Amino acid sequence: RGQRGFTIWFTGLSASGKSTVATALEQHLLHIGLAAYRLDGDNVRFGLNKDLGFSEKDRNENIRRIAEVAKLFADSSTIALTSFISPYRADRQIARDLHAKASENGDDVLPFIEVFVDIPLEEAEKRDPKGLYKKARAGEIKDFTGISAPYEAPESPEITIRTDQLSVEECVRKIVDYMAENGLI
Ligand code: GGZ
Repeated sequence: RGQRGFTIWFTGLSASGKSTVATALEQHLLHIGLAAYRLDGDNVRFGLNKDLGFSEKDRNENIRRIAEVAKLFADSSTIALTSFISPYRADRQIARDLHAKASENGDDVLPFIEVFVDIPLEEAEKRDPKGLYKKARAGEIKDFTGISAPYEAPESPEITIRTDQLSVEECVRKIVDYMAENGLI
């Protein structure tokens, strides 16, 4: 049988390393001959979702649309990699349910793998590559995740990676090992 599609859903604070790990993972998957496609703020928030901001309602809609798009990629036998904060547990559950429902008509299930990019807030704030935490602390950005808006950590993610303790390569390895152990690749 050919390649199976599925979704790797990264969640974590701003500056946690989601995009860095997703990019390295995408490179690895392409290198071993698998079709992979990364959805992130750069190609989604400036296009499909450019009408959305960072209120709770807009984030709900941001994640809903991303989940639908990831599902379409997975359904086309591509490995969809999403890297968005996705701070609300309920939104991530909706994304997961959407993939499970793909099986209702008797098609293959579309596996959904939640990867919690877990670093302490202090660490993310120390990194602050774009100076956003500093601005949020100064009140120049409102509703900033971790400072003035919530981040609901996953309760049972398939994978947890500590980007402050492991190298990018080690994080990629951990995810690839999970995929292999679960017969996904
Ligand atoms: C959080 C914000 C905000 C607010 C702008 N809160 O580190 P970055 O810059 O590159 O990643 C963050 C990105 C978050 O967008 P997402 O689509 O991933 O968020 S969500 O899943 O919650 O919808 C950050 C920047 O956008 N950014 N304002 N208020 N992050």
